[in-house]
Amino acid sequence: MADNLQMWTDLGMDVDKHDALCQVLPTAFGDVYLSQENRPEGMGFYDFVVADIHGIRPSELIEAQKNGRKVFGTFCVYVPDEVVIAADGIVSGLCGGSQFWVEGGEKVLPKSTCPLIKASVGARLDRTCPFFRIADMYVGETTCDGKKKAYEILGEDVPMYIMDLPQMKREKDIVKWAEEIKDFAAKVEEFTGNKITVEKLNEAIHTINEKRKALARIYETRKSDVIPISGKDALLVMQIAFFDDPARCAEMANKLADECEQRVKDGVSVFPAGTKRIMLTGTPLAIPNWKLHHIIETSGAAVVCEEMCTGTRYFENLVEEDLGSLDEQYMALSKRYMKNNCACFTPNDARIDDIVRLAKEYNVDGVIDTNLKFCCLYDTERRNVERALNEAGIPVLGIETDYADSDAEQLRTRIEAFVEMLG
Ligand code: BJ8
Repeated sequence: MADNLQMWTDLGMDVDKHDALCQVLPTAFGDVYLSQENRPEGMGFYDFVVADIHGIRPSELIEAQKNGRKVFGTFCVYVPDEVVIAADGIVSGLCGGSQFWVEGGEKVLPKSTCPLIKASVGARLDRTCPFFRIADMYVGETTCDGKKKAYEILGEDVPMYIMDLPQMKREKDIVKWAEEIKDFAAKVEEFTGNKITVEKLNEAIHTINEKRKALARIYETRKSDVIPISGKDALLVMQIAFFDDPARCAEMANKLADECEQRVKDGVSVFPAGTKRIMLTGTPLAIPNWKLHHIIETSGAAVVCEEMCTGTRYFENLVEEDLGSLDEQYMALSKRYMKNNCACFTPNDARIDDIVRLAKEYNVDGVIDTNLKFCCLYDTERRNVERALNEAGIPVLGIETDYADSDAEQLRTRIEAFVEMLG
């Protein structure tokens, strides 16, 4: 702790303000996570990471920086980690998921901005998150308008590179994204001083594919009637995957997947037989946003899948490996990343198809479509989501919420009624 304090001071953090966050997080984690029964033993690693979330990984990153490596902070699953890793850089996800940071964001952003953006900006400007201090460069992307404008504000405080993401998925858009990835690679080479070679990019593509496969193995076990891991725990694994070392992430996820597979074989479920199975779809749940999972899983249901960027969108689809030239590799990356289905694209039919497909694959009783307040993209897309689920005969509940606890009881009432309606 004393070492952490020195590190946070050296990072220029507002340690007094940060103390307030350090005081509430362990209680919140204890209430939401440690109160669960019969968790897989493999969750011990993730509990350990959260117990010192602003200490362990930040000190690893600082150590790497001392050895000349650069840290790139990202906000979106369209930014290809592979390119950074191929130049011996490190990627750290930066999306803010705590109400604690929202107030700081509201000092410079309209109140009617989504909480994910407000929290991300607040965490940087209030100097209360080490990850936001450590990153040498932020990488933004032209997804939603709120993020685009927020990047201009963040760019006054930290080196910022923006990737111009197309908003349609025609052949020419995929070519354009490949070009954009190539430009990003040139920037990463310049910033790190390291050349990206075909071999290095192949290795990086392999590393991230292995991480995707490991996470997919855990999700695969959630399709079973026996539910070997709670939705809350699966969400935590995904949230930590955004900033952990990718090889370690794959190793720990594979260990957890081994255990979950064994639990399925042995019939070990964390929920009683007959518990209603829920899939969540919508905007991402950045750490430590555990609100909805906690409410659902203490309302007689289990979350078995998340069609979200902190869920299936993060690991589905692999990048083609072992290609012989950088241009082919950039195109392969583009093809894979353009299979992500964010509501900033139009049309976005593939997401609607995915939701129905996943609801069937995970054998869910109902879907909760959850959107962060003031995210008009996902809010507007709800119409298509509900229509497709209605046509497929799958019950759906639409929810809009933020990071504050003020609506928790109201949400609980609605979710309990929905679960009861599922029979
Ligand atoms: S690919 S979902 S991570 S942009 S919730 S900030 S869209 S107003 S987070 Fe996202 Fe990339 Fe899309 Fe995924 Fe804007 Fe909406 Fe806020 Fe959002």
